[in-house]
Amino acid sequence: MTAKLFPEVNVSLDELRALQVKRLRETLHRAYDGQAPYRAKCVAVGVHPDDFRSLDDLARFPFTSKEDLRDAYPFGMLAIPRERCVRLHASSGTTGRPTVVGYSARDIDTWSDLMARSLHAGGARPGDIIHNAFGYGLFTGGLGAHYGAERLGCTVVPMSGGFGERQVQLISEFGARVVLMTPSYMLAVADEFERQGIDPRTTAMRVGLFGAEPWTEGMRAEIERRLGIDAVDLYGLSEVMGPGVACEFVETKDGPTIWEDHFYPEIVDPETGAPVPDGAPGELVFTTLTKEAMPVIRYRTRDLTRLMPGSASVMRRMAKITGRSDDMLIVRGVNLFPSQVEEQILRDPALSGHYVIELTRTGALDDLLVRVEARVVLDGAAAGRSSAELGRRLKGMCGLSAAVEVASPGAIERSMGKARRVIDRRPR
Ligand code: DLL
Repeated sequence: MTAKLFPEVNVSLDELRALQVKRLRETLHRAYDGQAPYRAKCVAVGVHPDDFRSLDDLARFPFTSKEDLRDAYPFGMLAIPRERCVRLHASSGTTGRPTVVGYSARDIDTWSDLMARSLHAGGARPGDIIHNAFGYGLFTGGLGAHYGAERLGCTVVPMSGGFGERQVQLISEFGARVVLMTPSYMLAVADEFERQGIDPRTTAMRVGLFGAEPWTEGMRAEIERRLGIDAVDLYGLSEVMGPGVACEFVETKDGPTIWEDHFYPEIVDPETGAPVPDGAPGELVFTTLTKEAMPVIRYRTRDLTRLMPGSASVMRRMAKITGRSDDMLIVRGVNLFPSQVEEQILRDPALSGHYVIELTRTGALDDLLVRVEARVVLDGAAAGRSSAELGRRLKGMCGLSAAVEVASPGAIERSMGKARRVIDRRPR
């Protein structure tokens, strides 16, 4: 279906690899000629874009890290004059300087196309009303999805985050067929539907594209059950473009297809940086193939996943992200990702997807507390059972003893965008 409107998705594997080699060569030259910090890195290890002849040669080129982009703040990584940038976005950066990303007019055009392709793969169709609750502003979610929805020929409602009541009102009354937001916020909106006594199944809403934060298959099942929609995984990151780097097909929901004609993926060992073969887990690395204003070569995303063969296209898919290397908690020496906790929580039908992990320390020992909301108000005995059961499952999964607090519905703070899953109060 998507291939009809977006024939690029239909390329043969040979065509795709040849296109990637051609575009990689161009991009390496663009970065080397236009981005002094990247050129310096190449010079330091003695590689030149002319050394690139086949895909295997890419591994000889240096990585780009988030720190490299920060060091070049604000405009040091632009490969074109700043005057030719039609837009800037910036990632929040919890500490210190944000990372700035610039776009040429052609970059915005490419992004719109890829976001339109993603929306179509995810189940949106020209003429649909799309309710866009990704945040508008420096964050790439709102505007990125917006331009794609317009490009696809949809009617876009630029709702942005917040205002739970209005979200429900506009989704219902305007008749949105497609909604876009973070998965955690979708659950908050589901609560609001319930509060207003509106059954989401009676609205026109059929599909949601969710992303900007890690979410598990359990969360997908929870969203689909509560809202009666297809929940599709949309992936992207600002340093590489924004939303629409990869997206699932609604027909298969088997992991986001990476739009490999524009982004070349690799998986590397997060410790050593050595490339690992397809199928093996590791850190996702991207090289942009068509970006003009700010190409990135071998950008370390810190997202942990693996590459899988294509299903709807020859382009490869990525498995659900299990976490970010910098999200990994080390609790009493045990490595733990919030997604592992989420998976265990959502195995209990009495528990919701609203949760937070709190870490404290008594003496030398870390204490792990999982606070999770019940779906409905539970009596003390039922809450105790759920809490004991989750504690047992967590212990079985990672060997850690966790205190579990089953809170009543609404007790855990909602976020309109990326959920904050961890509160780490341990002394540094
Ligand atoms: O979150 C772009 C985006 C907006 C993607 C809307 C999808 C939808 P950043 O703020 O730069 O950009 O954050 C990028 O968010 O490296 C991942 O860690 C995480 N992330 C994004 N999409 C997914 C997803 C946007 N589908 C960072 N699953 C990425 C898991 C995701 N994690």
